Amino acid sequence: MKELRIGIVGYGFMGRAHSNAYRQVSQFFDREYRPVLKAVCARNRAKAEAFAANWGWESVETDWRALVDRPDIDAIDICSPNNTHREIALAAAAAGKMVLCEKPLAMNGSEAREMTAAIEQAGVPNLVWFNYRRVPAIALAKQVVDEGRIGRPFHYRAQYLQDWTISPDLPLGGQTLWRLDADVAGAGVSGDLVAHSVDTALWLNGPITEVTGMTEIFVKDRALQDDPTQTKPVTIDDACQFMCRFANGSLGLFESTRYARGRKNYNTLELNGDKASVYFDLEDPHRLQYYNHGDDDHLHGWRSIHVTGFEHPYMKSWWVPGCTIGYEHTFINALADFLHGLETGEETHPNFRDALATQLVLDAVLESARTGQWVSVAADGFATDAAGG
Ligand code: SOE
Repeated sequence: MKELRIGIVGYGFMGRAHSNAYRQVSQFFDREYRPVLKAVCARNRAKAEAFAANWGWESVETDWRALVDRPDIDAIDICSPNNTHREIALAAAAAGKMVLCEKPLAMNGSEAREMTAAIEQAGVPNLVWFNYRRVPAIALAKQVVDEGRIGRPFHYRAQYLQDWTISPDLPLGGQTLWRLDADVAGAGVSGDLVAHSVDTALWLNGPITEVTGMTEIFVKDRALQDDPTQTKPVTIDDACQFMCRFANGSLGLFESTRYARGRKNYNTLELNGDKASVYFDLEDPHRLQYYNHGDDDHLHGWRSIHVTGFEHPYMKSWWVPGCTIGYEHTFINALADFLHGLETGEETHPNFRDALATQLVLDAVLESARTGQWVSVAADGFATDAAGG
């Protein structure tokens, strides 16, 4: 087995999810490359050491530049807040390292374009961790689309709803609540949640050409987590809705908020075509709903496919049919695909170019929300187009 020596930046929620993936992937997937957990990097040495001890990272760095410079590291994994992605990715690419980056790729489209150009110029393998593509039921929806079963697509609909920011007493910023700080996160639900919905939509239904959207900030000022005596105006979007047109002629409708009381991680999608429809809900993650107009009339109805068979995406690497997998496995599946790509030389998706496409849709939505106008999604500016496969 060849070693793939990883250096990870950040130890939060995603640092844990990725560490778990590095530790488990070789046990379940037969791959030529085996990840080696070389070093974790974070500013707080004591916390980084505790994290390293818990997850089995061999060493600790407190400056990401030192991590990037290390000759014993092949790939840099960026799990730190959004405003750090660009600088780390550019340095890692310049050092010839592979780059795996958490979503959203960047603070905005222009950063994402610069990062994509640098990565492609360096010619290094790259991945953006839009993990929901690796939910077996969503991957099965992609298979249904690719097999031509949907027919002519008419509608794409997605919701991504949470409720954890409703309290006006929730502070902003600091290590855990940086997602509420525009200077660190870039955007609010659009970058954090709509980004997932758009990535999946582009994968299943192709490019989006124009959008009209609106956003809202429900709590206008919040205390700072690091200094509760101070407040800061909230400038991230708390909620974001938009309509769009896809290049294939279908219409799209997207809704996302962190103010949907009772919704914790409610992530749904539905695609309706002339031949069939598919529907997925992350709160029922093992099922893909499928309606086939080609069935005999008296048998028409939504069928609920329990996506746990050996014939389903990823599932032959896990347990026996009927046994389910969870959230953490989406990251392991993503990593397994990345390792497969290294082996075969095939590009793994979503890569930086795919994540740039998502970022350009988000930019257009936010511009539309600002101007009240329909906005065309900007071209990525590259000569050829990589359709996320
Ligand atoms: C936000 O609450 C969040 O943790 C996102 O940042 C993740 O990407 C999403 O998958 C779950 O919710």
